[in-house]
Amino acid sequence: MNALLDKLTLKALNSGVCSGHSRWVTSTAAPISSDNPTTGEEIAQVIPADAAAYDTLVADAQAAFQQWRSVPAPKRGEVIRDLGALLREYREPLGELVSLETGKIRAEGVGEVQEMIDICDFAVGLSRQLYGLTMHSERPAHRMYEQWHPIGAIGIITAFNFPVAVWSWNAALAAVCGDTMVWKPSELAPLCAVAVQHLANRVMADHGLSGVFTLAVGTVGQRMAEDVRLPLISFTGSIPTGRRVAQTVAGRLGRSLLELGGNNAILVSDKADLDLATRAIVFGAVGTAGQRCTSTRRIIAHETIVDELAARLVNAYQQVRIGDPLQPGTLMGPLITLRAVEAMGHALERAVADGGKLLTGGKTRPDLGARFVEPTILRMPAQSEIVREETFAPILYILTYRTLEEALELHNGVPQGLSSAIFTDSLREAEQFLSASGSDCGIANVNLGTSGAEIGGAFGGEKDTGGGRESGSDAWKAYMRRQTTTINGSRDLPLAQGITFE
Ligand code: UN1
Repeated sequence: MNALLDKLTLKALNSGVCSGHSRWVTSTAAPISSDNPTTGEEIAQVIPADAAAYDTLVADAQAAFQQWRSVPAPKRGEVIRDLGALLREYREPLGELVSLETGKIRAEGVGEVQEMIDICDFAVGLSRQLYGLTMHSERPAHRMYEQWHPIGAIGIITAFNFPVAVWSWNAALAAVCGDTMVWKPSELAPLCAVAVQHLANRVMADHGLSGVFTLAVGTVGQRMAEDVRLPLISFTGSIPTGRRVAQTVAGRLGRSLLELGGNNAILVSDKADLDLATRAIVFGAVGTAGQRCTSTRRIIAHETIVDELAARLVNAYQQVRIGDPLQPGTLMGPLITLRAVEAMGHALERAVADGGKLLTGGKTRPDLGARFVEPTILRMPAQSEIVREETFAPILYILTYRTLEEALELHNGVPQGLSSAIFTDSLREAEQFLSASGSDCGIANVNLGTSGAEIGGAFGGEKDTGGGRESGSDAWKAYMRRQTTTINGSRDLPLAQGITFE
């Protein structure tokens, strides 16, 4: 473990407040301990920001913005290209640290770093494509167009489950857009953030920069939401916290970009390839121990194939190797905290009280460690309240349907709207699922699962998921301000709408 920490410039005690190479800010706050969820043992400690350190950091990010906003976007892209190159070099150790600190299996940890690399590549290309539209003016010899300008120093608040990738979706785009940023990572995964800050520092130093990428570990979320110096807060996390952040940011008329919880379902039709569906469901529901916002939580299966599908799933679940996430062959590691284990237990009690029939799992695995649980499947008679909630754990609820309309009603009958999928070989059913009266989610897939989205698409969802879009497509627009410009190239002053004012 020490060799890994050394490779990533981490020590037993680390500063968690930084705005650049040799700009680690001192703080009087008590260190927080980062635990390995597999063993419960401490990995290392991080000193979070106190109020003064936080203020220094925001001031640094604001000062950096004064210059950074005027650097040509393709030049800003070069910085992100170097960040991507460094991440390629550190893919394995950083992926391993993600696995160590969050308990996701090594392949998923490394995959997460790959996601960072991918978004860097995307952002480099984007740095030459921050396009605005041009419009034909109704006035002679006038020209209209819109341009996109950087918005300022922004806040990025990320969750434990994707401790580095979510930062990179925001950071790579924000940087090429000309913003500087303050990152508040989850207190459950501060070491990943410190390791990434070290890499960002190296890139900034190579380009003679500081304050573009800054880090503030600690309980600074509320302060950020209230801080008028941060015009945009990008928040990834739970629905209740996201609601509070959004309300606070709205109170000062700031902008928030929300990526909150999901309650993602897969519809499995009687015309589905059950082999494919089973594999996708197992990855979606068991992967990351059910702790992705895109995890598959509900199966809505046609009544004629539900028994067959359930049998296949139970069989697959019983072969899932649970254990040390860094061990080759392990498919599921621990949950992040003891509280998460308790929350899973409570959810299972409520589901059983609602008439849920336990098909497999349901127990904790103290023999493996205090935070280990079995992946669990319940067959539910109805979509009761607990099924409509997001429990961040590997629980899969199976519901049945007779008509596709009925299935869609169940599908959309939850407060969240992030990801969704249908398994069917019927084009007609797939099209119905993708139509305006189909899935109400931000992501809708056909014959693939709900999790594991590529970075090229816009990522996010509707309803309680918060409506934000991050990552690919035109998500970059959230990080910029739009300016509509009209230029008069004539010697007259015609007014719009044909108004005369003489
Ligand atoms: C999250 O859980 O917050 O689509 C993000 C996926 C990943 C991202 C998940 N690319 O599952």
